[in-house]
Amino acid sequence: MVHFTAEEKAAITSTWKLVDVEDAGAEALGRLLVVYPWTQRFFDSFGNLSSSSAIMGNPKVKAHGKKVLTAFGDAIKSVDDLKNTFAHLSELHCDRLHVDPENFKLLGNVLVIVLAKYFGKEFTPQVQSAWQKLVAGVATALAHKYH
Ligand code: HEG
Repeated sequence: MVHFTAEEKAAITSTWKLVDVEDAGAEALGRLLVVYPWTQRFFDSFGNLSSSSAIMGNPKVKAHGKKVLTAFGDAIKSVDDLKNTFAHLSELHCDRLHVDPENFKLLGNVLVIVLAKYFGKEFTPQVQSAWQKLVAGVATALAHKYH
């Protein structure tokens, strides 16, 4: 299990305040769908995903990105218990949505890139390292119920 030091927790909570969850969630999910186009197969009900501008402007992508990043925000409140926090979502993504857990890692890495923009000068190597650890921890927690 991942362990977070007090410094890492502080780095995460202080920078999370700089994030606009709606915009950052939309951008992270949009970029995932653009950069790793095979992830589009899970969203065939979302309408036009035919180009990067269609994806980035798609209202369903935006709404879902916000939903995902809002749920991700729970990780910040419960970094010491990611497994239980994401147990239900892990079951959902495995049993009902059939999302390959490799995609959780891809989204986490895209998210760190997007966050860098919001953090600006606060995006120090220490902050980046704490966030990399968090997105990896969330990806592991979301994969936990897979069988
Ligand atoms: Mg998932 C639904 C969270 C990665 C594909 N995702 C959801 C929902 C949440 C969520 C909260 C709504 C659950 C509900 O309706 O009860 N997702 C979530 C997190 C992360 C993640 C926190 C990773 C950080 N999801 C993810 C990835 C994919 C994916 C990488 C696919 C590439 N999620 C997915 C799909 C749905 C959800 C297809 C159902 C969307 C819909 O039809 O509304």
